[in-house]
Amino acid sequence: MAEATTFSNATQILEPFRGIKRVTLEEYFTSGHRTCQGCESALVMKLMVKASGPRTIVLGSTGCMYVANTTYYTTPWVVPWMHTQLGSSGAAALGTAAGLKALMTKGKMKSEPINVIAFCGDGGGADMGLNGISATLTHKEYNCLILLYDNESYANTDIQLSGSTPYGANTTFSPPGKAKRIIHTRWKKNTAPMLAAGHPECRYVATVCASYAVEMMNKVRRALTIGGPTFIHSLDPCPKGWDYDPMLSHELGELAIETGIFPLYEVEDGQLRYYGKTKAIVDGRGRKPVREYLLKQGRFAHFTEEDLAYFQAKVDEMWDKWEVPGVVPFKRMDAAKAAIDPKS
Ligand SMILES: Cc1ncc(C[n+]2csc(CCOP(=O)(O)OP(=O)(O)O)c2C)c(N)n1
Ligand code: SF4
Ligand SMILES: [Mg+2]
Repeated sequence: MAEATTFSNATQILEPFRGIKRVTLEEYFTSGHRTCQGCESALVMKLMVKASGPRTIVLGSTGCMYVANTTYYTTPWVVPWMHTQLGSSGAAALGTAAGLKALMTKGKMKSEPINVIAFCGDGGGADMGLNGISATLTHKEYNCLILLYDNESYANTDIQLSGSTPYGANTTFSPPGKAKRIIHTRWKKNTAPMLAAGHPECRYVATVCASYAVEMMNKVRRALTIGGPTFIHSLDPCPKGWDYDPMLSHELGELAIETGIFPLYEVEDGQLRYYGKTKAIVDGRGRKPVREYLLKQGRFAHFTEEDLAYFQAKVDEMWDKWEVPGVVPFKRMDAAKAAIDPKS
């Protein structure tokens, strides 16, 4: 039996990496996986555990990052890793954190901060597992991070559309046809703000993109340091599902930010902070036209000028009309007042 210790629910203090040269060399997600060439989600896994370090348990729901990472008798995971059912990242995170806490409280395990990270895809997290993630984010007594890697489809089962698939994209469930060009007519879910606004005691919610690797790792480190249940949403270019040359993954991540389609920010204790090029946009720098991003991807190859204009107008609205630009889609109070009283 482990030595009896007084349990304290402390978290590891993970200081931010101050620049790329300060990033640790050790890897906890190494060779042995079989993701596609240029898979950004695999890079996200690698950066996520590099940021958290060796005292980490990772739990992963079904999807590419389970299937391609655990081919029979091979695995890239150096830290303890467990598969969980497709919609269960929230429950797995909470249960593991609660289990560790119980064992440490009873003195059955040495009392020390251990990072618990559960990842999920957009299908498993933003669609099927949303209820479990929501429940977890209300349990402030447990330290665990849920990281949603968003490749914008149910990729592992051959690119079916999810609630996170962008408007108009060609997926196996939304192939453009002659009679109807745009089959998928819904706008993408706004997952991170929904979770931030809906869980006032969740202390940290952030968005990331692996094209900005140091920033991404530092947000993981911040989430784990601040503790309680926390949530990070990562946008991950996927060469197979998005249909582009794998060498463009990094560039597409950058373009998603520079066009304003996917803003980078964090919400810590209710305080919103924009990051990098998103901050520059908020401060007045122009956004790149969405066509520069969309037309590099085969999933939008059927787009006409009309479709591009519609997409651009929707993104413009995020920045020009939303109460909190790029984040909260309520119309601005001044615009709402003007609509009620044309004289004001
Ligand atoms: C309950 C359940 N329904 C369906 C499946 C089949 N399935 C396995 S992976 C997957 C896609 C998951 O998509 P996502 O969470 O976005 O992860 P990705 O494959 O894109 O990495 C599906 C539908 C399953 N494993 N379990
Ligand atoms: S389909 Fe996409 S997410 Fe899945 S392994 Fe390939 S590139 Fe990665
Ligand atoms: Mg997915």
